[in-house]
Amino acid sequence: MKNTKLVNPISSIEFIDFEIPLIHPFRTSFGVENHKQAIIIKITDSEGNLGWGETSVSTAPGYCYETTKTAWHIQQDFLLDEMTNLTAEDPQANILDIMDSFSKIRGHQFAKAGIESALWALVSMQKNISLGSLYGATKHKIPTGVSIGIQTDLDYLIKRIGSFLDLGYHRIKIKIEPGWDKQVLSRVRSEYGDILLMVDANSAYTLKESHLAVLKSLDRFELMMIEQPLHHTDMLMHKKLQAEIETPVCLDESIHNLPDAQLSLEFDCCRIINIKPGRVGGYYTALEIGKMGGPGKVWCGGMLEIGIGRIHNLFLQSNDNFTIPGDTSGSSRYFQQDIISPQIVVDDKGYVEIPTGPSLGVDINQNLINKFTRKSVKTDFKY
Ligand code: OSB
Ligand code: MG
Repeated sequence: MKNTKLVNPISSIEFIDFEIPLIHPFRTSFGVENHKQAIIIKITDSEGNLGWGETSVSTAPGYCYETTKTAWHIQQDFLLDEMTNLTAEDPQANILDIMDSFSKIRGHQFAKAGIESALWALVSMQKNISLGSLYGATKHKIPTGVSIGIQTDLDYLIKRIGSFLDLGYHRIKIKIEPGWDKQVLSRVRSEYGDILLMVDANSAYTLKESHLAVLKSLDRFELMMIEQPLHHTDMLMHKKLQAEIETPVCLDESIHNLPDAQLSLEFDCCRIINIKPGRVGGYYTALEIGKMGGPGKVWCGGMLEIGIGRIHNLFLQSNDNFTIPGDTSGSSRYFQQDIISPQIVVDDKGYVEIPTGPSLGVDINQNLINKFTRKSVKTDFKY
């Protein structure tokens, strides 16, 4: 990665606690989300350049231990000090050194990644280049997919899948849990034939006999992959499962960094990795995991991001190592109105265009941000 050093000193950083309603509640095996919370991070430099980032974690610790509140605490009480100390010494600090200074704080990958994303956006604005060129973009548009939550009614799920297929989406991911699996897939296959289809269990299964029998029976649906079937710490159990089924296992919740990714692929605990930049501590590591896995082994997941994180994720997928359609759906799948302009739109062939302008390449709708802001804190940097 080139262009990793700040050009002008940072003058301030603002953290915005943000909550916007979702059009549809999103239900997984671990809970329901009716709103999307995010911490928007806005960094300003001495020349007035802005860098926008997003910490995109869930409200409750069901997907991982981090929540919006823990991320706020870690950012305000620890990461901010690391940043101000380092930039006081070197106002043109290398962003990778700032990230290195964060490694004193264990875990809390989403909290770190949000700040990192704003720093990449800032440096690309300072250099007047697209974030894509920083992340090694080769593509101008990417094919995308959609992740559909657990529904109470199978007919409704079938209808929703149909409407996403009509919109051009390339790949359908459905959330499953015990009791909402085989019969659902059998119906989906009979309605829609050989569409690109996968499932995500968010750790809802174990290797007990009745669950293993179900997981084995899913092979006949020729899924692209089964995402995170077992508990997030059960690497060995995922390896045992992969040895028993044809369907590639994909890990999401279990992977927090490059060594986790290396271990899980090398020991065949999984064959594919869902990379969420937040979960692995940022875009630099996301790109490193992409390089290690290579095309066909990795793809970019999502956390129902608002426009800022969603655009960052698009740029990640403009890198050649990301070939499998991911979870970066159009803005209208989540929100009445996204906070960026133009909104992210999926064309009728299921592609999303990658912006070309400097930094994020889109405008940020500050009025809409203000409308959904719960609180914000701004810190000035002193030199
Ligand atoms: O497991 O991939 C997941 C959303 C929130 C938390 C966890 C997950 C998801 C998704 C949705 O599947 C992906 C998206 O549309 O952003
Ligand atoms: Mg998942």
